[in-house]
Amino acid sequence: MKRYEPLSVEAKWQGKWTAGRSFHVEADPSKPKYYVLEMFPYPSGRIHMGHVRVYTIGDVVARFKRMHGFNVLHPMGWDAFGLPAENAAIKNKLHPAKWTYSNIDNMRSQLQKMGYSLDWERELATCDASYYRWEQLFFVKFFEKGLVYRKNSPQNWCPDCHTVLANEQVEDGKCWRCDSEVEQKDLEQWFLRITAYTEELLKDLDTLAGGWPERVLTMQRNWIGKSVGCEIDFPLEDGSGNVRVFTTRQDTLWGATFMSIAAEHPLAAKLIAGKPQEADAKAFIEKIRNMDRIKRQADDLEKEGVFTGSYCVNPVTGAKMPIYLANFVLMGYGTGAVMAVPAHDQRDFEFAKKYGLPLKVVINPKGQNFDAAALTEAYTDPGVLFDSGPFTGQDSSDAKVAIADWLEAENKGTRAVNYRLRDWNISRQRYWGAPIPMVYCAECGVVPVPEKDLPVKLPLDIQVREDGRSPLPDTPEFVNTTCPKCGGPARRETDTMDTFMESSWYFLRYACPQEDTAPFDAEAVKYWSPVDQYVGGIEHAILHLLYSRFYVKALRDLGYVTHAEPFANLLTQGMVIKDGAKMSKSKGNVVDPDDMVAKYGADTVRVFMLFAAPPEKDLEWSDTGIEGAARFLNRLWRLVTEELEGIVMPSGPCLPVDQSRLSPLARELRRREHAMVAKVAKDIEGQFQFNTAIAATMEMINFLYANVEELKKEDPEAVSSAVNSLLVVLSPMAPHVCEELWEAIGHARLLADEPWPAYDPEALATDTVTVVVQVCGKLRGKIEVAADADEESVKAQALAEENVARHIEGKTVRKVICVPGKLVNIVAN
Ligand code: ANZ
Ligand code: ZN
Repeated sequence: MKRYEPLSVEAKWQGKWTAGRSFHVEADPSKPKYYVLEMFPYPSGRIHMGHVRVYTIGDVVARFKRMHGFNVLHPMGWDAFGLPAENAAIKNKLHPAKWTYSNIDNMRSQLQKMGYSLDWERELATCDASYYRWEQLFFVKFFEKGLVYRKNSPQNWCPDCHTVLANEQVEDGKCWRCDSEVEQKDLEQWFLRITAYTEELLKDLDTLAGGWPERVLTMQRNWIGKSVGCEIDFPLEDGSGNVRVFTTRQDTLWGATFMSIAAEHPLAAKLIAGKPQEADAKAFIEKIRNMDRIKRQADDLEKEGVFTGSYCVNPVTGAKMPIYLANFVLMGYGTGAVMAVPAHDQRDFEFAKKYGLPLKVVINPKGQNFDAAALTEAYTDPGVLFDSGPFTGQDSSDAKVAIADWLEAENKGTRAVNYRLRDWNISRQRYWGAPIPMVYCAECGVVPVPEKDLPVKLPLDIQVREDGRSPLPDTPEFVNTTCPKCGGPARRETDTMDTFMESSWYFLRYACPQEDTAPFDAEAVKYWSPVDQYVGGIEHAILHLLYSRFYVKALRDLGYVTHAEPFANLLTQGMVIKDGAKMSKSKGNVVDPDDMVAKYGADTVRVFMLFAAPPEKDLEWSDTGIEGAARFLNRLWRLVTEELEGIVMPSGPCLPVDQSRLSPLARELRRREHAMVAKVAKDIEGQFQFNTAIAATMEMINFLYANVEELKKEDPEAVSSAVNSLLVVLSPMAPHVCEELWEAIGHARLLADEPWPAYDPEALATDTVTVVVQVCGKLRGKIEVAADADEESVKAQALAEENVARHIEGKTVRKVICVPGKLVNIVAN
């Protein structure tokens, strides 16, 4: 028989699957559906091992569900807009579109060589106008609904390149191209009002529990960051008004000794005006303006501030509190002002120590009294209130409620909730993105492009600029237009959309990618949604998932979809690492999937990836591991084509047989066959334990090899059934080699169309024997035990038997004698 030659085998079956449209699906309400989706790739040029891993995992699930009778949607496409295309264009003098589409062609053929069960007829690329036109329509609909607005927002700005920089283009606070110090500059930007959905985004996380990893749910909750507390007014000392703070610790109000406000706080200018500190304060404000928000929120930020020269008054103690500008207070959160409680907040503690401000202890642990002067750090735990007026002696968690009530009754403050979540800035000052469909008219102001004029096409006959600035503002054919309202001259918006705008709804578009009269075919979207199993990297656990969740809710409220959550189940796979580090060009530890497929075949690469680690864990690339996977498939090949040549028939898996006619060895084979089918199914279904599933098939192969001669003689039919089962259950993992062997043993039908075998639970039972149990030589009971049960468990079962237990009650068991398979005698007195 011929040798196993993976490359020809794989090309052959890929051809057959394509020709037979094996993985093409249509919505069919008479069948249960299952939607498997892996996060679509950015077309960077080549597939890497991380891609291979995630698509292999998804493919096993897709094939497995298909075999279980589901109508499986498993599509693929390209997240095709974005900055790397522009950077590559500058470097290689190649148009971003050319670069992108040729990368797509290359990566498509790489993916096709992996044998994934994808419905390629649904392929989409987000840089096609046929895709982004609908996104532009959503943008307009969102605008009409008040979910889109314009606002000034600080951006990274390179003063030498005169351009806005993406965060990835800022390296160590410097421009990636020219190394100039990056500044923050206020620019008008488009925002999506994702905060209109904050509570729903938070609340609906509960509906995902069980389907999503707990860790991802926590990350989403933290990102939304709901804080419950109070807003409290602090009168200015000169009586000219109040400073309002937001606090989650109203129980520490009596301990507030100074006030910290943001440099951007609207009162700042008034507070410093005419004060000796004015010049210092102004310099400080200037400095903070140019610091980015992320740095200002970092835990290890060196606390810094300046005194404004003004004071306010603690509304409950009457203490005079100096007002400071502080670098860690942000204007965009709460009220931009913080009542500083240095004894109970670590940031305030550090600040107070640095500037010699007073500490006042107002919370003590039970049965202890702190000395403020002796504190070496803030005491932030709960405790008992101290020196806090009428609340002294109360437990701090009770006091939070009582003080909130009291503040409201006394008109000194109100309960308040704050969220960390901010609206989504979708403006990018880049060329390679979907144009924002807005027009500026001197007469009418900002006007959305009407639906009939969509798409606003990104002009392709354009030269990218050496300095990285978007060429769009300098392209009159694009910029100059007429106002949709008054017909007068108008300018187009030249910013493009954040690429997260494309990835927030592609999973809906897959339901009907060719639909050209509407973004979706409502029936198709309804049938396929939500995605039943989403697979992707943990790096997308926050933004991509949050934006997609927002999109689905917003589209639901616009009447486009009927569901509320896009992804019912989520699997986050680990990284592929080599020599302990993530594979990357800069580390020089990249293993190229193409090379591996050329050397071993796709099935071997797939099996290695699935076998080497559970999906959520990092996977360490290993040359011996891939060799092992290759040997395994070769062993399977030799078993079927050499050792069992002519024995295995296309009988189908899990053949029903008359148990009684089986020899003990055939009976054992049958037990193992059914156990394997059950185990592989159990391991894959919802568990993703592909490694143990593969191990179960390895055991079967070992058993067949070990007993091949006897089995051939005793029971070719049992062998046939077992091998048929083996090929079927291994096929989601190693689809090509299984198809080839399936054909070799005489099947005419594709293995890809084979249903999962129905195993017989009875076949799983091991043989049992009856054992008599005596107490001091007298027959007292009978027990059924497994034929291969060990002595200890037989003895235990004997002692537990009801009749036996009755006879030894109150006695001491002296000895238990066991005659294997026959008798247990218990000596007791
Ligand atoms: C007094 C206090 C005492 C506070 C104490 C904490 C501990 P989260 O949970 O993140 O919402 N804060 C309020 N606004 C701020 C801003 N714009 N920039 C920086 N910090 C701000 O945090 C709420 C707490 O963060 C608030 O409660 C406030 O400090 C501070 F022992 O008020 B706290
Ligand atoms: Zn106009």
